[in-house]
Amino acid sequence: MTGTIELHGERTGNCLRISVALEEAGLPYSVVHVDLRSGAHRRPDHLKLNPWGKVPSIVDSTVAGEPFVLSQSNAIIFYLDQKAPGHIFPSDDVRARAIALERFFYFLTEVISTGMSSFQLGSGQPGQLILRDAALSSLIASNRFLTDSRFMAGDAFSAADIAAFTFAMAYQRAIDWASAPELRRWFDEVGNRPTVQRGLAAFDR
Ligand SMILES: N[C@@H](CCC(=O)N[C@@H](CS)C(=O)NCC(=O)O)C(=O)O
Repeated sequence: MTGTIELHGERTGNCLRISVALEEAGLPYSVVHVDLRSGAHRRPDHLKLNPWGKVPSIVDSTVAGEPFVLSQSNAIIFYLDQKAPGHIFPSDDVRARAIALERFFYFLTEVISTGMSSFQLGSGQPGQLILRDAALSSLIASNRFLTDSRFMAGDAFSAADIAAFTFAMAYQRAIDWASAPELRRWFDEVGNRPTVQRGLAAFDR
């Protein structure tokens, strides 16, 4: 394979989901820092990659022809899954894949997007704490996915774990860990996973 996959982004939840997924998939990549504080994501060179003026985006030069540019973190997750099947979602068992998708979308829609809405409202705004509590209680409710399983969708690590972990990491001081012992056990195991550690550090270098 010639060329590389560039990941354009910064150390945010949406970007960390991609760096961890790239590590899990075993796909070589390099990071291009987009300094959100200085507004680099709204400059013309970045808008050519990401018309929404957000991060992450990838530029895949490992493909034939022109480099392939893709934005929207969840579209990127599915693209990486197709490039390296079986690491991000199960590939050979229809039911296992469906369950991993079920859990992945649970974390995206009930936890991450609710938490993001709370964050965007800003502290002290009406509804902000209600949304934050809803996101946290949905995360706590995922304890039940873990009572008979090592990971969020069974015994294989998947994108559901990546989505849950990046959120749990950001909110770890607000989580009532005593009420979710399996979640605590899972959080420690995922946090110690070498691919996750490398993915989390991707924007620090
Ligand atoms: N739906 C987009 C959301 C991307 C997004 O909101 N990115 C944030 C960082 S996590 C961002 O670029 N924020 C900068 C801004 O909105 O000005 C995705 O999943 O990629």
